[in-house]
Amino acid sequence: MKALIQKSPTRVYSNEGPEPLVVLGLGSNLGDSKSTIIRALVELQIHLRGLGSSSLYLTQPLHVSDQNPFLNAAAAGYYPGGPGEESARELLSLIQGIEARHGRERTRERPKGERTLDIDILLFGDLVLATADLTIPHALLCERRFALEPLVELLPEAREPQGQRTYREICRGLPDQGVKLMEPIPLRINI
Ligand code: A4P
Ligand code: MG
Repeated sequence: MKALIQKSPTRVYSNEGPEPLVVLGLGSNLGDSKSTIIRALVELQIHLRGLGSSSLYLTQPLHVSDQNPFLNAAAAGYYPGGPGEESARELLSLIQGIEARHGRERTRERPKGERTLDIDILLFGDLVLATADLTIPHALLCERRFALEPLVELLPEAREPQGQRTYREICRGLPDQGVKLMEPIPLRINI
């Protein structure tokens, strides 16, 4: 399957090896959001091989509008756990651990409201899954410029696992949602 391939001067991502190419969406609008996202990415480097990150984006809140703007970014890397559902669940639990270490307290939050750190699995290789606690690709990905714009920056040719469209095309069809490119993330990547 050739769904996710990016050629860049520094890196080529491909979805054809035994390790799924995972794309995560990161968001924060509480506390020092920039620092939180960078520290989360550093932690994610331990779990995802060849981790790369998009720029940071300043985005107007979607779904619940009476909250501060968010910082959003996307990250991609290979997950050594393998391509199946069990492996995706293992990654979900890893990212929930990272969220918790950065002050995420689900019990005190309102749904889709402010949070120190949200990490969503946007794509997990070719996996398509719809269960009560895990949906992949992320259920709202195709409605959200704050997720799609960073993803498309990182993987301009990425396609839906079971669809004809590229995420770039999907993003282009959405209305303006107040997503502004802010700055590159100064992350040293070791692969
Ligand atoms: N879950 C299911 N599928 C996934 C997946 N693919 N990745 C489940 C991660 N988690 C997944 O998530 C609730 C449950 O979703 C998890 O326990 C997991 O089992 P949550 O983050 O605890 O809860 P939530 O905040 O109620 O829902 P959600 O849907 O994750 O929040 P969102 O959708 O991330 O919304 N506006 C801008 N501009 N930028 C943002 O980043 N974020 C939100 C939060 C709202 N508006 C925003 C932004
Ligand atoms: Mg979430």
